[in-house]
Amino acid sequence: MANPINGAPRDAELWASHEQMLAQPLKDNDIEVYNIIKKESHRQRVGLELIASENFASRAVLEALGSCLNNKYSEGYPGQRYYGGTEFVDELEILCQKRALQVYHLDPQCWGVNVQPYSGSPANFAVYTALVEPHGRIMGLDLPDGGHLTHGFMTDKKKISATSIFFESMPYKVNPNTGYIDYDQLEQNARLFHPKLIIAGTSCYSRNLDYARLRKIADENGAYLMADMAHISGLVAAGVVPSPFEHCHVVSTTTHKTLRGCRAGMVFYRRGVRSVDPKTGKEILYNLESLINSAVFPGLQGGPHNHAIAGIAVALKQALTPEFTLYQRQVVANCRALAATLMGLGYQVVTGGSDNHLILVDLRSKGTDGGRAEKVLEACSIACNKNTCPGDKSALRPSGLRLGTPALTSRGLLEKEFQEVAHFIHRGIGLTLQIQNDMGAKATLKEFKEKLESDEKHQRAVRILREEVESFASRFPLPGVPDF
Ligand code: DSN
Repeated sequence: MANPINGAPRDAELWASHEQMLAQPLKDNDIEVYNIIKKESHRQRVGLELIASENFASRAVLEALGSCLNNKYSEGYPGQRYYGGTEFVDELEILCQKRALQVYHLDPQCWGVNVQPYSGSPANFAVYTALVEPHGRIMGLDLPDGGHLTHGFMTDKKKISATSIFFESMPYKVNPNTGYIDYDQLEQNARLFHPKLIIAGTSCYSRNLDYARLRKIADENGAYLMADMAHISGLVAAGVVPSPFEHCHVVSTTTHKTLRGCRAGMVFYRRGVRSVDPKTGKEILYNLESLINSAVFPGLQGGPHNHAIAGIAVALKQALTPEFTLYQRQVVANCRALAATLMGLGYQVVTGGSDNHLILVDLRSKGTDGGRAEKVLEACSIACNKNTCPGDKSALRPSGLRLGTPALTSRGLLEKEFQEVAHFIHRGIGLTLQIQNDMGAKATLKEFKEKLESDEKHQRAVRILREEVESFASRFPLPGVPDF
């Protein structure tokens, strides 16, 4: 057999081995990556996952994600593609759109959805690109107050998010005394700032949003109201928190948090009649659909990730079941149990509780902060993240810990197990205080970490707690592909 390029005989053995390479299971083909995945799977299995934005996707979602759909290019939208061979990805995308509208009880005459965004950040940027002119004005909840980077985050010194670079952003805040959003201040500031778009969305806020109030403020300023429901999209689907759809013009979301799909995003937009001219009786239509679709593609993205669209579709089918509603109710019940137990142990929970899947624990009254507690808890196989609390003087030393229940609820933990989780956290924070006491108040976080890692007495205490945590967590099944 001649090599088609240089005429030399093709190495038949090498060619056969190439075929074999394509057919080998991961374990045989790439033991390094396989072992890393195994280690990560073990970490997830033996740890307590309390990062509020994480979840464990089902086996079916992961199978769809790992399918041949990964291979297919299909720039464009169903029926209007730039490539051939798209009949099945067209069918898939249409199915996914249909399910997305069904899950949120949306009439296709009044709402459409784009399921192509690669994740939440690109979804949000696509909405701004579509609806706000360059350097147009946006208002979102400030990141240190529980908003998201992509809602326009900037500091005194630097524009951090591209949203604040390519658009002009002005944040709104929570009341530092109550932890609740200060809608009155937002209303006043909006009158001065005249935003084109207001974002109703959060990354660390444990209370329901007042969408009606936000819409009133948007209307007063001729602004669009966009909800970023990424954190709560599963809760909204199950009807356990208020839906943003009644009041918003646009709704963006990720699909891997409470919705429990794969990592991707969606943008819902209103369509159909926007208003009727009182003088002429003429209908004025929304023009969001073409603006948003063309911002996603070709504005910002290339070919859709068809394997991810399949993963979203599978998650949405699951979201239509009574089992999913039961799960979301349990997420909220577990969160309340976690909050109540921690408050019973003397912790301050911002706003005094939670309406949803997460709480923010303010550690100032305990004499420590989120960064130190996060490190000790991580060493004890408890994953959560430090977060600023209302009134924090410096974002560099956040006082709080954000704790969420979606992931562990997917593993089957109920209220009484979350009470045990609260006690594990309490012990971890107790250890944090012991290390701090040994070091004096002036020690930096770096010095704290060095002490944690090197001091035999503290290491022993960490080991004891970690072993208990791991043996507790290992009792619960880990959803996903069995081989991992
Ligand atoms: N990183 C996510 C979170 O933790 O909330 C938001 O994108």
